[in-house]
Amino acid sequence: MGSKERYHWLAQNVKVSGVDDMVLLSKINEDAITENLKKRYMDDYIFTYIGPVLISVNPFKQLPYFTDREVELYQGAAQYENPPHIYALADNMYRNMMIDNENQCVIISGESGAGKTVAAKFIMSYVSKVSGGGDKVQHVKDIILQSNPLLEAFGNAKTVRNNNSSRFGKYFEIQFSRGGAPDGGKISNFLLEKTRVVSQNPGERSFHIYYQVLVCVCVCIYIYMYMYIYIYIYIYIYMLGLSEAMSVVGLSVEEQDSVLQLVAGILHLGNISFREENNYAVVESQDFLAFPAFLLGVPQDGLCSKLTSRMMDSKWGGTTESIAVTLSTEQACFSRDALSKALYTRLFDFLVDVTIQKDQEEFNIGVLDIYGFEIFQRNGFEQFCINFVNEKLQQIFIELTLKAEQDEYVQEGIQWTPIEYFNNKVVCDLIESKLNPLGLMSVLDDVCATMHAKGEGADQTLLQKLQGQIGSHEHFSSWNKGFIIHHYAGKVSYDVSGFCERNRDVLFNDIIELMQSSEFLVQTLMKCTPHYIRCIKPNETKRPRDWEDNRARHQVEYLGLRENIRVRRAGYAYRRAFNKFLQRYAILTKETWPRWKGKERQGVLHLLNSVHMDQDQFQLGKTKVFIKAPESLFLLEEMRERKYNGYARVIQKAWRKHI
Ligand code: AD9
Ligand code: MG
Repeated sequence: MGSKERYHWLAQNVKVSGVDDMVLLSKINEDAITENLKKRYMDDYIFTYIGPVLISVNPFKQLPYFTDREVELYQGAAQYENPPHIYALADNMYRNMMIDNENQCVIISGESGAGKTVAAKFIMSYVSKVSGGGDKVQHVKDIILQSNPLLEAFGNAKTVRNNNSSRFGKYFEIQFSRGGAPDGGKISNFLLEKTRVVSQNPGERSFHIYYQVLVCVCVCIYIYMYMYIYIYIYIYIYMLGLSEAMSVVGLSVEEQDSVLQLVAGILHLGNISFREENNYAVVESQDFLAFPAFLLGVPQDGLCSKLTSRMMDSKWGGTTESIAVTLSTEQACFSRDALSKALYTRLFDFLVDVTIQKDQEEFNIGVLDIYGFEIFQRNGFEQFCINFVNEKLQQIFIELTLKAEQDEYVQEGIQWTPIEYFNNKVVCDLIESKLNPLGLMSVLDDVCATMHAKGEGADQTLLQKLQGQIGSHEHFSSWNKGFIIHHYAGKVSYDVSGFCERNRDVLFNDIIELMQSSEFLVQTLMKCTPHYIRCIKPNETKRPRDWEDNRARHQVEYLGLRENIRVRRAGYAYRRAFNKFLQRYAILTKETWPRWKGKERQGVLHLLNSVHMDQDQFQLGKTKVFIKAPESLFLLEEMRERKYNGYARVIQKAWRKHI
């Protein structure tokens, strides 16, 4: 689309609703920010900028501006040319990667149901549409896009806050060749909420795949009984989506059958119940054993003894013997559930592992989409883990934007008046500190390691220890059934019952994984140029055009949007290392084209003076140039484009003369 056509399109389609970039707000306070977002939301503009940060409000309805037309419109366009859009951010990432040869990543945050996963999918589909072609590339793109429905079927579930809630965190990397075509991909998943396999809160459901398999089974029985051919067609089409996704990611028909068989097996494991006989557990009805044993491919009696007994080493004289110890009904239920969870987790990991990772990668774009901050009526260990991960993400945002931005001014010797903001490091430390004072996780691990008691006893000890060791922390308080943490996003009251058991269950894998993954987060993300999408959930009804002022305002507050705008406004919208800046704008003066021969800093100064940029619009640091308003940069970009077009015309003319 040419620029004339583009402006025509904009004139017709864009009505002024609030401000596009909240850096331009006349008053900067939470009310003004919320009001601006509301105005735009009511006019169906869900995207708004704070400089390069994209704010996205969940519309809870399909909007018409995600078509190929918009893909074309945003492709290669500067941020200011079009209304704010997730495609602009995606395009910016892709171009940055190609121009600066740097890896890019996008961190998508917001509470449960705010639209993170939908945003992640838009990014992936945009990148896939604008990047190269060819059969091999198309195959990679298919895998990237089809992994979404597959992982959602196995890793998403209905919760009270979101009908399609992600119950695992994922970092998706699309790898590119030097030419910019996707030629590989990698998914890292963390902390699948595996307890959902065996228990759910009221009003919630297990993973989607369970119901897909169940519907399939029920309808097959129905078909068998009534031979309704149209139902058969329906179910066929229904399962076809999943089956196609599995085929695209490379699972053979046999593997697909095994996957579904395993899901059915886990489903049937849940039907096995126990009764007490002479103080020990026996399987209530052998009928319920046969089918899961068949589906899991294990002998029925083997499964039975695994569920009702445990092998223990026993020392007799100088020798060690393994003996089977029978379990109580409570222990048998525990081992049944542990088996279901372990099987499901392995299955999920197997599906995630189906990657197309290259041995050597040139560049990549990473998308981080995790489960959002959760506050339920009863919050258990899972919510505690999920909220902790969100707390860490907020910390990364603070580290990389508010703090890093201000630190950089100091480092570069730029004159700057510091801006106050709430640093949630204090809450992260409260949870994860391994030194004095010990954090909550360490106290929990201590209790689990030293106490063999299960259930209430251990949980109560934990609570007492927490009160004793961190009771005076300003972000911690306790109540009769547990404790309250004052997270960056609000106070959450956790019920401590089940903490020790769940922590023990996951201690050696998930928590370590989680800890490593939070390191991995930080490290992987620090290595690439980060972009941010801050998602906002406008209501709890999940209905379009419904705006709950208090809820939205609360999110504006805890996401730190006010501080974000203030830092952005007082600071410099653009910064670039001298050499990169010179490279990009060299064409603007004859002294810098094709190369500046003197010191880089002098070259940048010469360039900026030659284009008559106001002195108060920029500062030169030790290694970088800082430019205040985006408009000054846009001006530079326009001049650069004009120069290039001018040269192109001269070359064309000369060429025509020549032929
Ligand atoms: V959770 O932390 O995984 O529980 P998310 O990922 O933040 O949560 P999700 O992206 O799943 O939320 O969005 C929730 C629902 O809101 C979706 O299923 C859509 O029905 C709806 N939604 C979100 N964003 C959009 C959008 N841009 N356009 C239309 C949307 N609907
Ligand atoms: Mg999600």
